[in-house]
Amino acid sequence: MTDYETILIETRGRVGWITLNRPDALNALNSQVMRDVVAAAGAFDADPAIGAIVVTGSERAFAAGADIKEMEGKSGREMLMDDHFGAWGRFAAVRTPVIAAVSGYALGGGCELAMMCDIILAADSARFGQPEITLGVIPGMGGTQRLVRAVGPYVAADLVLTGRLLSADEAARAGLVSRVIPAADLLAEAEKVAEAIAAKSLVALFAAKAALDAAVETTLAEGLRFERQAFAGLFDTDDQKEGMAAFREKRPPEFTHR
Ligand code: CO8
Repeated sequence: MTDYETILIETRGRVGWITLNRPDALNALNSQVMRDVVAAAGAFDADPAIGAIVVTGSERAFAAGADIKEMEGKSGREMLMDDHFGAWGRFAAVRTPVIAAVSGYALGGGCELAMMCDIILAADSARFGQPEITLGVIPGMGGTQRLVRAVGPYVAADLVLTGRLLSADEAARAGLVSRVIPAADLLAEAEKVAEAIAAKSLVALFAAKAALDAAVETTLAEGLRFERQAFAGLFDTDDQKEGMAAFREKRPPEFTHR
């Protein structure tokens, strides 16, 4: 298995785990973290034995943002040429469902990384925010776009323009987080959710994720067309036959992910 410098990876059953591991910098996302996360997520995504991915950090921080010390001296031309944005786009394009299990700070790029995931589970200690404005910049890894789609334009503007942080409960009320969990139980709950997803048909999961993505990326008419095509396409899979036969025979399905 590949060694990574800034993350730990583990496979448990059909779930791939990526744990950000720069404790001295509160998991700040430097370019090595980006390369490691993109490579690890890509490897899990290419492996049909993996049906869900969990991305997590430490108790104190999911990630406190892009690495300010790495960025500070750069010019605008360097920021463009470094292709930070393109590489994170490859993480967002992973087909396998990804769960962010967030404890402590998810700020700036950390909040943006969580928003590239499909489901955000938060420990009650979690704090979310886009504080870039206090550094004289703005979110640069999708924050202004994904936050508006996640919580609506007014809550997004409150965060992006003031830099204030949301508690886990506020984030749940705003729709950013789907479940708030006592901090000590976060990873066990993330494992349960990931296992429940990974037990489903991987072909159906890919289709479901692509259709959910279409809902935020296209018009309603295009999204509905995409959904109808994807729904019909699944009737040519073994897993659809197995899932419906299992229902009729009152037994759990045994998906082969074909
Ligand atoms: N970058 C680099 N180092 C960091 C970062 C960061 N984002 N956050 C924390 N650290 C480091 C600190 O410098 C400190 O290191 P050292 O001990 O060597 O001084 C260590 O982590 C511990 O941090 P603190 O001592 O500050 O811990 P506190 O508990 O006092 O405070 C906070 C925790 C509130 C999270 C505080 O660290 C903080 O405000 N961090 C910065 C948060 C922030 O502004 N994030 C946004 C960054 S900008 C961004 O994400 C833009 C995204 C777009 C990028 C586009 C591609 C490049």
